[in-house]
Order: sequence, then structure tokens, then C-alpha cells
Amino acid sequence: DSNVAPKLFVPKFEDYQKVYNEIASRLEEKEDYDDGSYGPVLVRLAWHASGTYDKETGTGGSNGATMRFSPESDHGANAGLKAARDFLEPVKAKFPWITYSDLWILAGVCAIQEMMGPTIPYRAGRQDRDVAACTPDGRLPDAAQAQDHLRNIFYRMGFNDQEIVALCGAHALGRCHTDRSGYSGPWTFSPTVLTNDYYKLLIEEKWQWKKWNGPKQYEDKKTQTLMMLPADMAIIQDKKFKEWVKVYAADNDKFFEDFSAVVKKLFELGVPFKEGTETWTFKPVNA
Ligand code: DDH
Repeated sequence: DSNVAPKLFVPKFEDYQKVYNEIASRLEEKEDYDDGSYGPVLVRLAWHASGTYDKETGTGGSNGATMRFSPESDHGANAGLKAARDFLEPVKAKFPWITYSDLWILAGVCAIQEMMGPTIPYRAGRQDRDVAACTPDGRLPDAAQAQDHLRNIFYRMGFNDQEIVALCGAHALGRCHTDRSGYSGPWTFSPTVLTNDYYKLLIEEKWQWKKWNGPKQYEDKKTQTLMMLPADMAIIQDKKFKEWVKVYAADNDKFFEDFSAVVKKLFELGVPFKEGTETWTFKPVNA
């Protein structure tokens, strides 16, 4: 019957779990990439896609994946994230029905879970937008600045002090690259496993300025192998922030609980989900 419309493929939970599994199976594919995993840079891609949100104008956020385009891809804060976007291209080619916007966030969720982090509930439904939806430069935090700047940036997204500190715990993961941000080194000794070590190290170690020609950053006095950005140190220099650093340093379960909630909020900023959109949790592959 020629009047029957072709059946549209409507992806379900199982289909997204397949995408999750594909990403998970490829995270450690290239042994010589950084610390052996694409996980950290995928988390950073999802965060920079989301962290452009402005609650006053409703612009920015993960709905759109506008970092595919210049000028947003060229913003200084996004240097190096091409590695993450390129990593996901074969996944997009294998599952062409998923939007880039949903894929980037799914990759962030997958990376956190596969790096032994908490479950991050996920909703699908982001739509890709074109270059006109690119956000202006300057919406993401500047690592050289301190608490006033952090509050300006994160209050604009709609977060409070506790949430700011919980989000910063992501720096347990990954490292700084001199050819990306200019900074150098990892924050923790296990940059591919999510733990509350970032908070413990902030409190327990002695931090000193690193003597080098690069941008101002801290190193741990004991081993001189770990780093903190000025913006990281700000959360123990500020009394209100420091209270939360102490809470998370003392209690990994509390950190995981709050981190899951705040990352879900971050990843959904400004996303116009249809009414009745289901919340899913993906089954970890490597955990
Ligand atoms: Fe971050 N981050 N981030 N960050 N971030 C860098 C790397 C990573 C700041 C600056 C930098 C968050 C908050 C802040 C991750 C996740 C998150 C680098 C190094 C800089 C600089 C980039 C490079 O050289 O490759 C600043 C400033 C802030 C802040 O002021 C709060 C948040 C909220 C998250 C999150 O995911 C929720 C991750 C992961 C990395 C490691 C990337 C990698 O390639 O490894």
C-alpha cells in the first residue's frame, strides 16, 4: 500500500545502551593516549558543551553541540577538545540516528561511570543546532582566576556554592596539557579513576608555586608531580567553599551522591526535553 508512511526508527533505551557500550569498549583503545584512556577528555567535552549555559537568556548548554563550529571550537577554553570530538566520530557514523548533542553527553556519562564513578542518570532528546547558536567566548571559567570569578561563572549557570565545589571534584580525572591550556600535569595519582582524592590532596598536601616559564600554577611540595590551578586553590582559600571541600574529602559516598546530582543538572541545563521523557541509567561495562 503506497499510502503507508515509511516506518521511522525511534531509538529506545536499548539503542542508547548500545552506543554507551561502543564508547566504553573504545575508551582504552589507544594505549599511548595520555594516561591510557579517553575518559577524562570526554568528560571535559560534555562539561564544556554544557557549561556555556546562561540562565538569564536561556542560551548555551548541551542542546546544540555548537562546539562543532568555529568560532566556538576555537575558543581558548576548548583547546584540545577536538581529540574528544574526533574520538566520537566513528561512533556517530555507526549510530547515525543519535544527535551529536545527545552523543557528547552520553559519552560524558559513560566515561564517568566506566572510570568507577557514580551512576549518572540520563535523558535523551537534545537537538543539534547550527553555527548561529554558538555562544560568545568567555562563558567557561578562567583557570587563572579565583573565587569571585568562579561564583560569577557558575551562578550564571544556576549553581550554588556546594554545587560548585562538587563539580570541581571532576579534576580527580585527567590532566593539563601544555599544548592545550598551557598548564601541565595531573591533579591526582589516579587520573583515570574517579575518587574524592582531589579534595583530600587539596587539604592534606602542601602546595607551592611551580617554578617554570609556564602560566602560574601550583605543585605539591612532596613529589612535585601533581598540580593545582589558581582556580582550584580558590576553593580552599574561600571559607564557604572550603567547608564543602572538607565534607567531600572526608566522605567519598557523599561526594559521589552530590557529584551525580550536580553533573546530571549540568548536562541538562537549557535542554527542552519533551514532557514524559524517561530517565535512564546505563549498565556499566568495565566496572
Ligand atoms: Fe576542568 N580544566 N576546569 N573541569 N577539566 C582542565 C581539564 C579538565 C578548569 C580548567 C581546566 C571543571 C572545572 C574547571 C575537567 C573537568 C571539569 C584543564 C586542562 C583546565 C585548564 C586542559 C588541558 O590542558 O587539556 C577550571 C578553571 C574550572 C573551574 O574554575 C571550576 C569542571 C566543573 C569539570 C567537570 O567535568 C564537571 C576534566 C575531566 C579535565 C581533564 C581533561 C583531560 O584531557 O585530561
